[in-house]
Amino acid sequence: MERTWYFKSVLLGEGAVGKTSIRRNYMREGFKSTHIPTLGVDFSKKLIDFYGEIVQFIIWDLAGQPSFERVRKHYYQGCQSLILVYSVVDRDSFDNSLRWLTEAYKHIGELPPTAIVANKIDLRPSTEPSSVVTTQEGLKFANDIKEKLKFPLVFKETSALTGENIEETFTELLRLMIVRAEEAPT
Ligand code: G3D
Ligand code: MG
Repeated sequence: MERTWYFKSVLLGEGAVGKTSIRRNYMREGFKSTHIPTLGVDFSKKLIDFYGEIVQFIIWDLAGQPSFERVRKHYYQGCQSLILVYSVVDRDSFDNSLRWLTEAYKHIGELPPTAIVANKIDLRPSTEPSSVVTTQEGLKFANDIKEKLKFPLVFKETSALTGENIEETFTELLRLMIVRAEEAPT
């Protein structure tokens, strides 16, 4: 008997780092998008055949950057993973990353599988080197929190513009979610 996994993932991160672009790039054709004005949230839903596992995958995304305070409870509720995005050409977005995880931790408690996504790598070559967030910095950040909080985590550098590493990020995240779900008592 084939089973279906129902997975909800939430996008986190500062404005304009590429959250919506990543969601759209990954979902491509065949996804249904819904906007909930009262929550200021968009979500896309898609049925995915993941190496024979059927996944009903929903990605929640803050529409613009509304007053997060008001929606946070609903936003996090029942999610199986987090996608924390920063831009490698926006140092503030990197510096603020930990605040998003802290916020999530406050609401969820023990963190679910998480992807830390360093986006806009296509812009690195044309950006003043001193303001670029390097791979080493990203990796160190990811390794440090993984060490501290001991939760399943994947770090990827992506471009939502070229599509580089987008598919790989979600493949890894889906894998972590399935592993976690299979461990859970039924
Ligand atoms: P957000 O949802 O995090 O707020 P968006 O971010 O997905 O709306 O992206 C903000 C802007 O960055 C958009 O440009 C988008 O096209 C651009 N962007 C997103 N990801 C990438 C990327 O990987 N590379 C490059 N070069 N640009 C990216 P506009 O001009 O529409 O505001
Ligand atoms: Mg957006």
